[in-house]
Amino acid sequence: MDTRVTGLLGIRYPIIQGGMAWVAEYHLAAAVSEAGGLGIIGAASAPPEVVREQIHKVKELTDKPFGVNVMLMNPNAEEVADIIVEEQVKVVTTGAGNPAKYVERWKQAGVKVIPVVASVALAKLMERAGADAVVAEGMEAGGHIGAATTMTLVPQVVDAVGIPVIAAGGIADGRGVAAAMMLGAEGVQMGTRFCVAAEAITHANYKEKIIKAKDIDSEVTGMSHGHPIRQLRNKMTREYLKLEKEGAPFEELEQLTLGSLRKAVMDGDVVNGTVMAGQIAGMITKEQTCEDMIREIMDGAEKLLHR
Ligand code: TUI
Repeated sequence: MDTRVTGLLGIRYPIIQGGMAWVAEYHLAAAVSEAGGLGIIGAASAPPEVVREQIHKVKELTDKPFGVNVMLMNPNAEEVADIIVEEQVKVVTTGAGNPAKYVERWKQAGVKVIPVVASVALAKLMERAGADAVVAEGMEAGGHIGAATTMTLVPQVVDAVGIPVIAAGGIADGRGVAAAMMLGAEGVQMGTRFCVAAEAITHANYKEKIIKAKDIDSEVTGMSHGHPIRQLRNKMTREYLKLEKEGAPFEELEQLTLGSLRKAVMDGDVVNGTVMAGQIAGMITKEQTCEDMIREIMDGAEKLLHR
């Protein structure tokens, strides 16, 4: 399935991996790239030198293209932006903010720039700033989300920009890929499904929580202070939402979630930790290798698109 996205990135299949904090480390990124997609190292809040080390490690495992995701709310984003240039990373995706101030630096270094956007306005701004493509991410996605759904956002972004659009949020199988293509997207970004990949270092409890999740098992916390996060319902979300309803100050809510994603992904505490996942978790039923996942997804999509 050749699109402008496969051409731009030099990849076999138009599937890119989400830049999930803690989960998107080098084993997963290398496995997705080796399977013909675009693997991504999620810089998240990692110290810059850890990001550099991750880049070195992924290069040892694959000679295929891969990217780095910069989380723009990270105070270290500036340093990570420079490491991407120094290490000659080919592709960067960004999240949770507007990356305009970095775009020129990256473009001059020959880095392909793909901001994740949650609105038409930011998509247009990014095109004007020189972005090569955008990921239009709907609120079905896990983690930090915007307000529009994938079904409504993707075609509106496709109509608003000339650069290729990659759809994200609620996509985890061939039907999702085919639907995204019908909306005018030329690729997809997937997170939740890759969270349970055999190569992902995600704790077994976290994988199991996703696999057991049903359609309506996610909650959105943080609406009251403008940083909505989609995650699976547990003791943590119940406490958080109760405090939010009572009007607890931002600082108290921050304190509750300090280190909570790490606790879930690395230590397997899926009761008190933050289990970020998208609404499509309800459809994910098993752990598989990235190669099996991507083959299954692309077989399904191609059958539908050629029907
Ligand atoms: O970035 C994501 N998903 C994320 S980042 C993350 S790490 C985190 N942890 C705790 C608290 C906050 C973040 C977990 N999940 N997806 C891409 C994405 N970007 N979704 C929505 C946006 C977005 C939202 C508003 C991008 C830009 C924006 O406004 C930009 C502006 O300032 O105009």
